[in-house]
Order: sequence, then C-alpha cells, then structure tokens
Amino acid sequence: TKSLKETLQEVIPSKQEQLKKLKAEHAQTVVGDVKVENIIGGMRGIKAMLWEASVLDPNEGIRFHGLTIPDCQKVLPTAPGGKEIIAESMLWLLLTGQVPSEAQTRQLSRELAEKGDLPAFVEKLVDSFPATLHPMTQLGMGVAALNHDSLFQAAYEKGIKKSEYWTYMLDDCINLIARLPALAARIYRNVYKPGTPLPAINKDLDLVGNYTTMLGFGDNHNLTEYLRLYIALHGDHEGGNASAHTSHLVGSTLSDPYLSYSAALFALAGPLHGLANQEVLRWQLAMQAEIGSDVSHEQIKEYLWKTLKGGQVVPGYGHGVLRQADPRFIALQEFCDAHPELQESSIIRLVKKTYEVAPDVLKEHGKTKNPYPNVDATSGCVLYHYGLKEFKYYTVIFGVSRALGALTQLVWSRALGLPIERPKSLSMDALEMLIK
Ligand code: NMX
Ligand code: MLT
Repeated sequence: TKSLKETLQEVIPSKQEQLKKLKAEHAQTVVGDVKVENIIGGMRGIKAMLWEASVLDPNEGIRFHGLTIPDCQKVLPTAPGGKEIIAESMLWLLLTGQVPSEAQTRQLSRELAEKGDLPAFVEKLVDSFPATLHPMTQLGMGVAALNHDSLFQAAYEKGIKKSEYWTYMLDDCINLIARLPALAARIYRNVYKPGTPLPAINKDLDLVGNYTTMLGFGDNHNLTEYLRLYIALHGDHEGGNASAHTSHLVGSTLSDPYLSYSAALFALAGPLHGLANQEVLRWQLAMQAEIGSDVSHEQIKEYLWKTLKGGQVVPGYGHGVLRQADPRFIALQEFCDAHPELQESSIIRLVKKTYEVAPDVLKEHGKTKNPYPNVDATSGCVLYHYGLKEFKYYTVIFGVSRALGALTQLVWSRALGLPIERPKSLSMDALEMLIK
C-alpha cells in the first residue's frame, strides 16, 4: 500500500510541469477584468488565486478535484460499519486528487491516531483559559502554540532547499490535523463538562470517531456518522472563502502551518463566515421561543420580515459565490431525511419549514444576490438535536474540518513554489486618477 507521502511524491511532478507550462505559454493571457465594483466590493468575482483541491460553481456548488458531493458519497471509503464519508478519505482526495483505497484510508486513520496526543504544555495552556473565553479563541490560540513543534520552521532555520519545503509542510499538516480532535475536545470538556475525564485516543478509530468519543458522545452512532459527514463536507470550499484565503496569505510568507491555520481560525470566527452556524441556531431557537414549534408558513414569514426590518441578516442564507441552495445543505438535509429521529425533531422541522419560506421573502426583500440556504442553515440544528447543545462550540467543529482543505493547499503552494501574496491596493484618490 502506497503511503500518502509516496502518492504525493508521484503526483507532484506533473502538477509542477502543468504550472511551468501555464507560466511559459499563458503568462499574459487575460482571464477577466477588474472593475471598480470588484475593488470596493470585497474582491468578489475576481479570479485571483490558485487553489488546487476544489472549485466552486455558483449554481452547482463545490467539486473536490472534479467530484461532486454525491460522487464523493459513492466512492470515498467510510469508517468500518459506517456509511458516511470520513475525514481521512476526503483529506486523501484533497491532497492527491485520487480516491484512496480502503487500506490507505485505514493506514491514514492509524497514523493520525498515533500522532494525536497534545504536548503537555499545550494541555496546560488550554486548561488555564477561563471558561468564558470563546471556544474559537481558545482553538486559535492552541493551534498557534502547537507551532512549538513545527518541523518546517526547524528545517527552515537549519537551511533547506525550496524543493524540500513541501515534505516538511506535509509532516506539519498531518501532525496538526491529527492533534485537532484532542485540542478541540479538551476545549469542550473544560468549558462545558469540567472535571470529567477525557478518554485516550483509540488507535483503531478514525479521526472523527476519536473526536466524538473525546467529546463524550462516542456511544451515539448517528451523531458520530453525522459529524463524519459534516467534517468531510466542510473540509474545503475553494480558496477565496475568508478562512482558506487567510491561511493561504499567511502561509505565503513561509509562516508554518500552525500559525497560518491559527490565523484562518480567527477569520472563521466571524459571524458572516463560520460563526454563522452558531447564529443560525440562536436565531431558530429565538423564533421557536417566540412563535412556537408547530407554526404556519405565514408565521415564519412574519418572523423573517421582523429580522430583516431590524436591519439584521438572516443567518444561514446568502453566499459570496453560490447562487442556488448549497449542495452541502442538501446533503445534510438528506441525512436528516434518512434518520427518523431527526424527522421528528421540532428544531429540524422548523429549519425545513423556514427553507420553504425564506427564499421568497429574501427575493422580495431584494438585497441578497443569493436567497437560498448555505450549509450553516442546518448544520448546528442537527448537533442540537443529538444533545450537543452548546452552540458557541459549533464553529470549533467547522474549524477542525476546514483544516483539511486549507492545509492541503499549503502543501501544494510550497510544492509549486508559489510566491508571497501581495496584491496591489489603491486609495480612492488613486482610483479616481486611474479612471479619469
Ligand atoms: N439576510 C439579509 N440580507 C442579506 C443576506 C441575508 N442572509 N445575505 C446578504 N444580504 C445583504 C447583504 O448584507 C448586502 O446588503 P448591503 O447592500 O446593505 O450591504 C446585500 O444583501 C448584498 O449582499 P450579497 O452580495 O448578496 O452577499 P455578500 O457576498 O456580500 O455576503 C454573506 C455573503 C454570506 C456574508 C451574506 O449572504 C450573509 O451575511 N449571510 C448571512 C450570514 C451567513 O449565513 N454566513 C455564512 C456563510 C457560509 N459560511 O459557512 O461561511
Ligand atoms: C465556506 O464554506 O467557506 C463558506 O461557504 C463561505 C465561502 O465559501 O465563501
């Protein structure tokens, strides 16, 4: 069985060749215009960065190396006894562009489990945080501190060739992904279940199986399966989203993966990005408290208008790129449809009913370019139903997941020798001079 590193070693030269050819033959080819609206509008729509593992189509949604979510659900190996995609098989696909065999997936699970323990000083650091510190702040700080053991940084200090960067990057990325469950679960235990013992990592379990067990939900098979799917699906969403882009930018300075990903987590912690999953639940629960759970479409409509007229966004709706319902939202809804206990859940029924009304209300409101749900519209409500009710924690789970894609690109950026990111900015005066 070829290891992950051996597989990458084989695929990297052809990608390097592809980049060389693009540079040689098309360096001056124009692929789009930059308009003033792009410059003042958050760079929306500008094709401006290289990102290998996935591409987002506005109507069709995400494809991971060309595979749609249903394709991935068909071909990617699951956990033994499970039906859902697991983090390891998604990571393998993202990194190599290949579907791993069952044996390769298990080998990677074991490697991650073997590398999953936290250094004692990080445990102490995390234990010293006040329980009132937001779990995302704790996660970002814990990840940054893990850079104490960065192999890339140590090798860079000694002096290594550019062509060797990616191997040290890969080692750091695997170590970081391996340690995220123990770190994230420790934060959960400290904040919400203080004094309860944290189980040791089981070398025979997959990454998310271990994560769920450490969170204290290991005996809930359906929640474990849900988290496997959730973490695989949130893994990558091309490069322009705020967290992925942040890790790409910081990594381009040759900061190590721990610092780069820590920065990404602080972008993910904003309510317009990853924090939206906690906001959705807060909003749906407030709706339930105000109008009840057995409600009519008309009542939901009124509640939506109240939110919009209050000058707030409807959390879980809209997107910077997507112009249709997010296929990740659809996949999570399908998970709900396949599990009778979820169909009976009042909060999940409310999410579904909201989906039946919200697009028309948002269209009538007329502001958002995309009136349809994104993945966050449903992700937290399923966790809530299964008893993981502490919604300030939800973005941490997203943070465990997004490492798969963001760290994949760091490996590729170094393998391809991409330069430091440094776009040109303009002041309004400079812009006016330019368009005169
Ligand atoms: N509810 C109300 N208004 C909205 C919404 C919404 N869900 N989405 C966009 N708008 C408004 C937006 O605030 C803007 O208003 P203004 O002109 O006054 O500034 C206008 O519509 C145009 O925005 P768009 O160009 O459609 O959206 P943009 O690309 O700027 O932002 C989001 C994308 C995702 C930040 C935005 O749709 C939003 O705030 N959604 C709610 C929060 C959310 O669900 N975020 C999660 C994103 C997914 N994730 O996992 O990260
Ligand atoms: C994501 O998964 O990062 C979000 O859908 C936001 C985005 O793609 O911009």
